[in-house]
Amino acid sequence: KKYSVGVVGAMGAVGTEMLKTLEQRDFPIEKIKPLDIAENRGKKVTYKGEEVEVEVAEKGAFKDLDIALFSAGEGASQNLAPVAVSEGCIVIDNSNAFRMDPKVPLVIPEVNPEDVTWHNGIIANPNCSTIQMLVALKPIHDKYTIKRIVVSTYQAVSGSGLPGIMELEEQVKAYLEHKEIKPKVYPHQIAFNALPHIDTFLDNAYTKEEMKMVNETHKMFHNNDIKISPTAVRVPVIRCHSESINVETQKPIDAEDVRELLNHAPGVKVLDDISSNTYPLAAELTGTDEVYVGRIRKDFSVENGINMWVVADNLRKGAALNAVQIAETLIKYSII
Ligand code: 11C
Repeated sequence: KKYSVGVVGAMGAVGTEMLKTLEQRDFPIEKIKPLDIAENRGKKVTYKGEEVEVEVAEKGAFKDLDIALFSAGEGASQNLAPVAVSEGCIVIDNSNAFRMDPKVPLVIPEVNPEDVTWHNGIIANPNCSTIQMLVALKPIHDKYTIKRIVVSTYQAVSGSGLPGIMELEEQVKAYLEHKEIKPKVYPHQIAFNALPHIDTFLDNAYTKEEMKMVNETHKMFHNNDIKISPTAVRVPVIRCHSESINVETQKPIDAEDVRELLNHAPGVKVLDDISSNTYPLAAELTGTDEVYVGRIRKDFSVENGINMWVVADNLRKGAALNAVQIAETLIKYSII
């Protein structure tokens, strides 16, 4: 069977990657429909060597579609995802709009694929920093039972879409030309800097990005008891988020066992050989699909603990790829 698939936000950083991912994975496509804002009407995207015209994401645009992959921001999802569902389409939504809605499954195919079965039209794609953390932690949690996670992120500017990438490039150029830097996307200069501030601050003094990591983990692990202490930081990297993750477990845990466990875990690749300075690096992993883990070592400050360094391409596994894998899971479970 083949499917008609829409990509909402087709001209954006994630939308572009969604089209590329569908193509690379040879998703069974009957018809591909790139959708975007009115000012992009008629622009062209290329799918499998053919030019396809961008249409406007609006009421009526979803009637001929089986699935719509949304990545056009929270507002667009809030307005248009229910419209798409009412027009008979299953929505896989990459925004934050519905993730914590109890009627909406939040899914990482390596972690909780079975949750797709109770969807009501919308399935949410988690935040990029949560996805890579949980792909790496799921096998550890299953075997050793995680009690507490302390995570610090080093997040790429493409998490803010194309404007984030442009801001970094412009600032690096301005800096090298000794010109004035005027931040637009971020509250401070991002070039040659690190900003402990992603998304807006909440009443509890954490950022929304940090609390997404807490709430989404609880929802997908079906466990609200795991303690999570997050700090999210924006760094001048174009693509791939890196994370320093410390986990404390109930059962005794050993670095060599974790290395072995992760070596066989779905969606994970271990890059961990300090004798040759081998560990995952954002600049080298751009465009890859796996979640890469290195620097696996015992946390000697607690009885049962492990430290590690986790890197994944935020536009691929952190967004587009996970969304396409959710669509593949719908096929696997005979939902579409
Ligand atoms: C960032 N994690 O790196 C964000 C981007 O909730 O889907 C994705 C925001 C989200 O800025």
